[in-house]
Amino acid sequence: MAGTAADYLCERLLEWGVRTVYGYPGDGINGILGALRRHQDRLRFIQVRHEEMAAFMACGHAKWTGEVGVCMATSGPGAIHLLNGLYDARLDHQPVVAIVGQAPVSALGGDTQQEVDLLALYKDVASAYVQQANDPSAIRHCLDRALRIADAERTVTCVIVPTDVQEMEAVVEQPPGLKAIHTGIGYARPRLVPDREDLQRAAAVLNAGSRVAMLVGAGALDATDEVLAVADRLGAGVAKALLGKAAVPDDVPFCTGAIGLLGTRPSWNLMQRADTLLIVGSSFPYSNFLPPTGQARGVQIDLAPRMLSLRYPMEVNLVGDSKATLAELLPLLERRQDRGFQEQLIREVEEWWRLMEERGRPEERDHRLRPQGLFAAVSRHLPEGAILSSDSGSAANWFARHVRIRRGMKASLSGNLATMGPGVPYAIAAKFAYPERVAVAMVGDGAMQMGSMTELLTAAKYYRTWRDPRLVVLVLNNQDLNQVTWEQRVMAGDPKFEASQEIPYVDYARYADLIGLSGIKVTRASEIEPAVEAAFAADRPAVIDAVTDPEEPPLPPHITFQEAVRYGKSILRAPRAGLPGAVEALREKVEELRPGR
Ligand SMILES: Cc1ncc(C[n+]2csc(CCOP(=O)(O)OP(=O)(O)O)c2C)c(N)n1
Ligand SMILES: [Mg+2]
Repeated sequence: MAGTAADYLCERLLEWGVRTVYGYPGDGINGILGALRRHQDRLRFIQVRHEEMAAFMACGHAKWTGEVGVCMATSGPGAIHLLNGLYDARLDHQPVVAIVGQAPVSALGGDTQQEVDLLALYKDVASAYVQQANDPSAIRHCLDRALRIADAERTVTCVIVPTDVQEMEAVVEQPPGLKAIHTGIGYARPRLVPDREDLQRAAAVLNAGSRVAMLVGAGALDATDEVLAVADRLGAGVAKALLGKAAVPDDVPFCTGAIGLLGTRPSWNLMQRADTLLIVGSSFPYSNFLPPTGQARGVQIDLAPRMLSLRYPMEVNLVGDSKATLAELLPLLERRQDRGFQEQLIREVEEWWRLMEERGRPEERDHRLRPQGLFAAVSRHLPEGAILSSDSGSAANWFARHVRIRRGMKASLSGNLATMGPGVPYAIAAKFAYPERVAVAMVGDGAMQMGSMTELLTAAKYYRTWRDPRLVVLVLNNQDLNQVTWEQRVMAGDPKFEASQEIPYVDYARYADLIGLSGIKVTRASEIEPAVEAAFAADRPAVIDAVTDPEEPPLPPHITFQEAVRYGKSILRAPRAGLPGAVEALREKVEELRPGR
């Protein structure tokens, strides 16, 4: 083949089915960028504002499509910038390949400019596979292995390509020899199911239970029908880890919604009452939201053996694909005759949604704009097939509790790394992967100031290439790093530390207008409805700049007495402002907790 090693790299990416590379240029990858230019009709390079965002987009691409995401950065600083986004992918088990430049092989070891020990730097995040191609003939196997391992092991891998190698003449086939490497393309995910015997053991545990709680996560995203069939058979309730939010639609009556610090009261009840726990594709980390140990017998299904019996001591551990495994399990399960457990849950779920609706309804207390109303309105207006992302921060709480997922939608956030920053880039990646669908990002003002504002320029640059230009960014403009402020209050009993928590006011609506997007300001509850309507009707990406009340507590559904006391003290210690709102918020919280609500 004619061309450079970098041309061959592009060809090989195409053979693997890669069509999009998220990245940022630099002279450490100029050889590859030249090749990308020569392949731009088939392989598109999406230019971001910061390499971290390219890694978030590659992770988002993987989350939305199930395919390997690819990001690219120059040597030294560019490769360093990728890291946080790569860790996001790694911790959420997403296949992402990073391709980064390096100083020329001829200069390595010479303290040349931008020479950073990338093999050492990437050793952790890309521990599954990180290699430097020191010869053009190594491109093929380094890339083949990086892609296959990322896909098969659902993790991050990295190929480092020194600049001189990029420009050398391509070598497709290594000369024959004892140690010549000849690799090939492709990976087919196996349909993994446990042994019949193990399925029977699992069925025995599940059939013996009378109060079965299911917890589903990201691993159950394509197993909706099977999860529902099993839950129906067992008379179970289904709680969702945040990464599994789209696994079960929220109009399913026995779906108790989110679990955990940002979860619902019914999910808490479900776990507290359960005598049997079935976890499907989740490594939800907060074990104190699961049944108390010893109370329930457990069955877990996961693709990754290492994630089994990790949060709860399980009696039966099944390694398998959740869809296939549940399908094989179903015929072994007996239909529970006594439906009382599920029926009670259904009533509690109904009651919970009524309460959420109440919270979401704008009231006379219109002087403060409460996030619940915003999220409820966004939820009501979501078009079919919408793709939703949330940032880390208080948005994740409101997203978890007030956004009702319907069949066919997708939703995600940074689950295990819980990093700030991915809300907007995930949504942008959704637009490139599914340009005909509407994407919605829900983010805090802290996240906006931490790179998402600049990343909106990427949306401004590309939205005309999307079949449907709609991308809605909901910004909680509370001038506060609110989630942490509340953590300080509730967990530590400290009042808000203004020096660390207050952030500058920015007019995000005007900023959106300034960069050619549509800016919509919301300062009172009566403006919510028209704002959300306008955002979903816009002919371009829209920013809903909502000046929300930072005194609205995003607390867990079951704050303990201890925590309530600490919170009460923190209010009394607070030197100024926010008191009436905070007291009202506490009153509401207590009301949510009241038994029988
Ligand atoms: C990179 C990173 N830095 C810090 C944190 C800790 N953190 C979690 S949420 C949060 C506050 C986010 O503030 P903002 O985006 O304004 O959202 P809000 O909670 O105010 O709605 C912080 C600082 C983090 N998760 N990630
Ligand atoms: Mg904020």
